[in-house]
Amino acid sequence: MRRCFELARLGLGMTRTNPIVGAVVVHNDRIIGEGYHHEFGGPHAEVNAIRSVKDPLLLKQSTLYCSLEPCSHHGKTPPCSMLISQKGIRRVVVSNLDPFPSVNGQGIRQLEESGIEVETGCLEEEGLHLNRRFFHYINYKRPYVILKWAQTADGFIDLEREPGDQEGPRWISEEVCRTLVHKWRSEESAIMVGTNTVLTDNPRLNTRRWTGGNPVRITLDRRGRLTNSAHILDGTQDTIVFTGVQRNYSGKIRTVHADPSYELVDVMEELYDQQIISVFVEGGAQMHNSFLASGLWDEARVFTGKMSFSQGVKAPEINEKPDELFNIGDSKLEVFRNRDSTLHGS
Ligand code: AOF
Ligand code: ZN
Repeated sequence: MRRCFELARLGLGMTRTNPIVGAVVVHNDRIIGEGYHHEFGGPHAEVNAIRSVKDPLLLKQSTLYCSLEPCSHHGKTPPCSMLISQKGIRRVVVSNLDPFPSVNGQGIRQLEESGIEVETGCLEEEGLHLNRRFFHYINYKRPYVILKWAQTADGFIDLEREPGDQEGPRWISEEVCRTLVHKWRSEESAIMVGTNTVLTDNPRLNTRRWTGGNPVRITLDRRGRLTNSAHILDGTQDTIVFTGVQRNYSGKIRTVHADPSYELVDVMEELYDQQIISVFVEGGAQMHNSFLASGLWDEARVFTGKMSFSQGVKAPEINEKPDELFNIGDSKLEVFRNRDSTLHGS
């Protein structure tokens, strides 16, 4: 099953809004086939794993391991449960059930009805964590939210700056962390920043330091302060602007009307409707603090660099112990999980 998880991870960022899934065919304790779900709309993991087996006759004496319950519905691809029984596989081991309404236990039922032995719940917690974005989106009807910021050793996120003054971000964490952040961007459906960050940093919010797709860019501009010089309004990348004023942008930009009473919970509802399964929030402090105060966050990744600012914009605070701690060069990376978040295992 751990191999299934490794394979599944190869699809991270490419399968949204689908889950990431890996599958392995085992014959006499040897892996004879493996596969994963590469991209949205493409063949499912089970199909790729079964196709990869050189001698299909062996399938009849093999066990199929799947990180997710095989599907039972005709979606963009035919049901995996049907393929598995047609190929004569006798035993299937699954980590998680699929909460997707058209599957939801029916995949297991169909396998059992065709006489296949099914075991579920194998490394269940790890599987839930692996697909935390998908499970969260389906079960709680809002995107999975990851906050990320970098702070100085003395707890500042930025210097005090005015919009337009020496435009561009102040780097606190080191080069390698920036590359890691681009990798993270490629793993999420969307990336979000507040208006202040657009005005002071003018970020591009793309994945130029990593391979993979660009997330949908999102900003919240309730008071209509953005100007067309912002990179995120260049129309080259899918972008959603929540705006309190009438705007007609060209290119790949959608606007959603958001007056000053519009809150994060409303943003989340809209993003759910727009099939955004996860959001990577890159600041600034005000936006992070709003997410923290509303409880609408699931994970926070916090870099602490070596430098000190002595004064500036205070970094947000999470008064918990981190769940994970890493050293990356001279920077420290702490990962916090929201204990009050609705998802078991997230
Ligand atoms: C599987 N194996 O590898 C994946 C599954 O539109 P479709 O046909 O691609 O179906 C999408 C749904 O199928 C998705 O929402 C989820 O419930 C399930 N994904 N199932 O058996 C896979 N990716
Ligand atoms: Zn399937």
